[in-house]
Amino acid sequence: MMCSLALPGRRVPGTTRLVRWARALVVLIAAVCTAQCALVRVTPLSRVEPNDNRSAAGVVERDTLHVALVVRMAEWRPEADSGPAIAVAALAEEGKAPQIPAPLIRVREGAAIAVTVRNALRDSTIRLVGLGTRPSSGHDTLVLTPGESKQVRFATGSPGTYLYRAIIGKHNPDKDDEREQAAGAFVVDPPGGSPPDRVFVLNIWGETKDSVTYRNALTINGRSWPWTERIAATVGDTMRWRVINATVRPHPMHLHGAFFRVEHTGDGFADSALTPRARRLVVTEVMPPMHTMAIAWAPVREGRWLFHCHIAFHVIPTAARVNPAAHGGHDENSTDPLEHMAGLVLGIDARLPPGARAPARGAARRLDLFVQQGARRGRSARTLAFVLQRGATPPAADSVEIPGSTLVLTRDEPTDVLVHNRLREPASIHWHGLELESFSDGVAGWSGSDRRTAPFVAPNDTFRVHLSTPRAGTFIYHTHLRDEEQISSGLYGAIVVLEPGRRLDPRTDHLFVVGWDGAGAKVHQLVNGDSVSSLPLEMRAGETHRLRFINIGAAGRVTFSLRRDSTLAAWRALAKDGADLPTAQAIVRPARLTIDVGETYDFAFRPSSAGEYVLSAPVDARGARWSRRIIVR
Ligand SMILES: [Cu+2]
Repeated sequence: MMCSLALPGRRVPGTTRLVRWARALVVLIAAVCTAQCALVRVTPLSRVEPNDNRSAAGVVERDTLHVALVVRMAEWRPEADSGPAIAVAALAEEGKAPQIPAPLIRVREGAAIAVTVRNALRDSTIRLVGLGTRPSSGHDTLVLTPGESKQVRFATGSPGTYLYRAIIGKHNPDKDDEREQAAGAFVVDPPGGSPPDRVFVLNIWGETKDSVTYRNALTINGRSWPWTERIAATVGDTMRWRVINATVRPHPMHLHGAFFRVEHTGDGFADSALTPRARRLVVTEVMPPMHTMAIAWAPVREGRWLFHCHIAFHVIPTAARVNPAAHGGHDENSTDPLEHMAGLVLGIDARLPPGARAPARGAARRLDLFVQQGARRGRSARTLAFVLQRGATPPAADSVEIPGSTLVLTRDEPTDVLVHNRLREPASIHWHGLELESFSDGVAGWSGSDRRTAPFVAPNDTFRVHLSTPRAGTFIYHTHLRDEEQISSGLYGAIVVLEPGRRLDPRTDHLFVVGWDGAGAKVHQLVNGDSVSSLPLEMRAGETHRLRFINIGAAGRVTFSLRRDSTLAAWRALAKDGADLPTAQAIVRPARLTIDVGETYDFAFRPSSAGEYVLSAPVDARGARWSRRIIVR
């Protein structure tokens, strides 16, 4: 619609007051009209509201939840309110702001749900998936052409954590850019209600900007770090979280400073409660695409902690920002946690309950660990390493070990690590899986508390880390700064915590540590620093060996298998992430392991007779295999 206004065509000399008034009126009308024209020509999109999933959508009348939804274009700012905006199709309740994640549908078992959905998009048909009774076959798709409205009515079905989503147009997630912002939580509570919980939904929007840059919004409840919510927690108080991966990518979700118990898992359509015997205690749980989990955990110690995806590209500013170029090169080198991390990261601030005090720490054993650079090897642009001082003299300044020196500790023996940074850049080390004090946790600028925040370790400086080791098991230490580049250059190693009185016997105790050899397009995984194979292991028939596996690459799972001829051998599962498995799970099973980044697994292997075995794993996309022969006599 065009605006037209008859303006005076000629100037009348000797203007009277009346004429001046008339002119002023015309100017005012013109201004108002111009503004209205602009409004009509470019209707501003409604702003997406980040959805913290604390309040449910709709209204309950008698036994029915009524929800009216609309899918429309909206402006989303996944970072700061003044940050970059993207135009996305999003779900809203009719008459309310669009939300990412989509409005929470939450109701008690036994209710009916009546949902009206309207497709307000001008040019795209949408498919709504997940609005149906649970468990569901997944065939409850609702198709809406532009402008169309439909209503569905269904019973809740079984209690659990589910998801629903709108697929926009002919979008093919395998080929196209990522469009997983129109998805949200669907929770069915038992008739008596659920204990207090929080719901966290992971959404991703991604777009190819040019041949080298991908723009990304990776969000938890609609926000990317550091704009994600800060969770207030109390040491010892159990928190229950429902986590929903509404994206087409897997995410190994990792918790700092405490273990969490996985109580339910689901695929969005069905939810399985794990029996107490089947539950596992982990610090990293891989969430497959479009899957859910319900977890319970309590902070062990006060201070600031993180819950984040362990895939480097989902948490670094150069890959996990809407405008990575605006941040690249700056944030990457920053030691400010608000800048050196991005994307799928949630911050937790745990306080001691009133009157409680942090546990006292006894006299500590001391280790000296050097962070240093050596001669370039492999495909990395440079080679960095953690090297432990053995004996009275520090290691040569250019010596490297890939993986870093294994730290062998004893359960409940306080150990201090004096970190010496010999690099020309800041260092910060995370002690992955240890229930230690926050100040020593290794997230520069974040770990610690309001009273005392951990710094990075400056070049030529040292930092004393207080380790705590309440469990015997297999853990990891690795850089938590410039993750992609530093970790791919070698800044990772294993921690083995033994029961008091035990010694690590390298003849029967074996570590297999997966890392990356260089970042970028030519990704290649290493096992124990080797890309192809290493010297055979020797074992005796009837003897029990412990095999400890760690994956601490920048991204990507690895599948190990142990075979005799072409037949899979068997091993007994012992532990995951350093926590012993419950007896019911510590069973003999086929010797095949898929391990994702940030995970550790322990197995016992007892070859019964003489012969030759091969432990192997594919280590690149072109089919190269790492392998190690095991000769049993
Ligand atoms: Cu991830």
